[in-house]
Amino acid sequence: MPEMPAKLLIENDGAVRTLRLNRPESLNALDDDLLKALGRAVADADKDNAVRCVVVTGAGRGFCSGQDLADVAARYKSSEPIELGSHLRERYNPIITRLRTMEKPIIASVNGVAAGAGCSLALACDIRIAAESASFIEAFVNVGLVPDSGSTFILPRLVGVARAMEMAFTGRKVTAAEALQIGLVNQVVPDDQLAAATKKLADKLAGLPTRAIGLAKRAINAAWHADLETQLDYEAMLQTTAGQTHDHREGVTAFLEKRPAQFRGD
Ligand code: LHQ
Repeated sequence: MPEMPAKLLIENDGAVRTLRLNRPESLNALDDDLLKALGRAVADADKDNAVRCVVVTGAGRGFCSGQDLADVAARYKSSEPIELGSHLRERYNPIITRLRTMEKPIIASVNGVAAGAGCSLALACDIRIAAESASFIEAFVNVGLVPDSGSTFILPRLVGVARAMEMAFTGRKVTAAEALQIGLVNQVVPDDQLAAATKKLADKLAGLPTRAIGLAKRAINAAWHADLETQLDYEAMLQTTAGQTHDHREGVTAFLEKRPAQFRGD
């Protein structure tokens, strides 16, 4: 029997780790194997200090089409039907939480359609670069479901409540151009330049002070539910930590010596 290709490809390039969803025949629908592999890979990338930037992308013409619906249909017919809330708590929520709290930069390199939980996956990353042919669909309503995997939390914060409601209610396709216009993505590039543009940004981020970036991510996340006074105090606390890093000292020294800084990530 020929060996089955891995459903998640894990690639290392210097300090950049790329997690490539690899079920192109279903536009990288998330079945249980892929979800388990993604959960493990995200946790590993978080724990590995040699990894200073993570890229999430898809193989083939899709980024991720969300939950594998064939898998759901099969499990509804089985003797132990799937219960969606438990499935989310067990498989999806730990991935989303880890992406949001991992103290290193995460780029979604959106190579094609991002639908349903696939859209949520892209939203959970810190920065989104999209190919011109990419699109975003809050597809949940099309199958009678509620946006999940963080979409109701992150989407309105990115694009505003009215646009988030409209996307969630209609399940319509938002093109890459519109996504850029409404602040859903950071950058749109021609399809054949996506890999190069992603590498350029990932390499840059991986060479920056990773601790400071991680703490900035923590601060921005905390600000989503804080008042100004609390946030000012939190910034001061995090700055105490950042002020004790090698990279802070190196940054100041390099500036005064008029040379490029050599950041180590600690
Ligand atoms: C797929 C899928 C797919 C299986 C394309 N599954 N095969 C739900 C439940 C539980 C807990 C967690 O949370 C969730 C959240 C969700 O994610 S619910 C939303 C699930 N996703 C969707 O509803 C999207 C379904 N897919 C589509 O609407 C279309 O495929 C899109 C708009 C993504 C792409 O359209 P096209 O470019 O026209 O491609 P296609 O429809 O022809 O798809 C290509 C193949 O991929 C096709 O297979 P085939 O054998 O006919 O070539 C599709 O059946 C398969 N595929 N999405 N989610």
